[in-house]
Amino acid sequence: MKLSFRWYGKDDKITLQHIRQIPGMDSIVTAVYDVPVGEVWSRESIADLKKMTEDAGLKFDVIESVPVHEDIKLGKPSREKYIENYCENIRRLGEAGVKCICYNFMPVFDWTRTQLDHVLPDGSTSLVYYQEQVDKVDPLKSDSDLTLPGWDASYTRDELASVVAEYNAMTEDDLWDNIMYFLEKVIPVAAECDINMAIHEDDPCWSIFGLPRIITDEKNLDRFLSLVDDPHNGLTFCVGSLGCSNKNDIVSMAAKYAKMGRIHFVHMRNVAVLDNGFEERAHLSSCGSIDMYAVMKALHDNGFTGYVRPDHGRMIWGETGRPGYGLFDRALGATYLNGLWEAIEKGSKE
Ligand code: DNO
Repeated sequence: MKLSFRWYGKDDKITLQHIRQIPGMDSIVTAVYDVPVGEVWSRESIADLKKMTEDAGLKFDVIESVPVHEDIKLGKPSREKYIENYCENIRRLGEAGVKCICYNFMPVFDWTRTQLDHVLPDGSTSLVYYQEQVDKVDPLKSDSDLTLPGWDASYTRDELASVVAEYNAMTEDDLWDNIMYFLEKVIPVAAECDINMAIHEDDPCWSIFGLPRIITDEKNLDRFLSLVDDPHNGLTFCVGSLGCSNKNDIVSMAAKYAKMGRIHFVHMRNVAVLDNGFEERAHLSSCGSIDMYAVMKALHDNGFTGYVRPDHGRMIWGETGRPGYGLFDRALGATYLNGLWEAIEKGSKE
């Protein structure tokens, strides 16, 4: 595995120098953030990120994310322009040496949580999702008094209501058609640039607010991979997103998709699955519902050689900052993943 760490660019209060001090750290996972979704990233911005990363002794290999414009997901005529822009971004990132692009195909809402600072028994805070709180929110009512963290702040309440209404008129099959259309145009470009496209699963992996969500389980991942059967059409295997549903056997899924050579990037995170949702927990297996060792072993034993990053961390030791993306707990996560990998690797040679 190649160990990586997400960094939000110059505005991130976590510095590349600090990230570099995490043992075994190899690559930075980042993106150009100063461009609206759907537009072409400037070569200068890409070159700046690359230079900063490499000056800090780290590799510039993984982008998370090149976001997909809603018009592509909705299948509107304007998707042509946005898909062309997307392809141009792939080409420019390829020129800069990027090897893997993470993206998602979730309608409107990327990851969704109901609280970002839930206090755990040890005094740390983490992100949680309780279904009854989500059920209280109606994004179609612009006066709904609860907004959920993670919502795209570039939408006004009314715009949000109108884009949600457009999706409400769509079926899952429509979304499948639109993703296929997108992949058929984008994957050949990625193949030409030798960039692995790695879709992130829907988080959580079920429909919210009645919107279609399709990147959710094994059956749908099989369908997704077969839409364009090319190794460049692969996965960001997000253990926390898939693992928040007990229906997903993530260990066997990790083994299967690693064996197929279709996992290019892994997000490792532990969650405690509850009857009414889930809580994010420390990476250690015993802190949550996921057998992190078994996932890492499944990857290892099936020839996985891609990128892994510790995913969301709790806030610990008084750290404040971007929820899920502090330094301390993610660094502990990275160290834990290193330990697991070393033990698995050495154990396999005994
Ligand atoms: C949340 C992240 C997601 C992810 C996107 C990929 O913390 O895992 O926002 O970056 O879904 O496109």
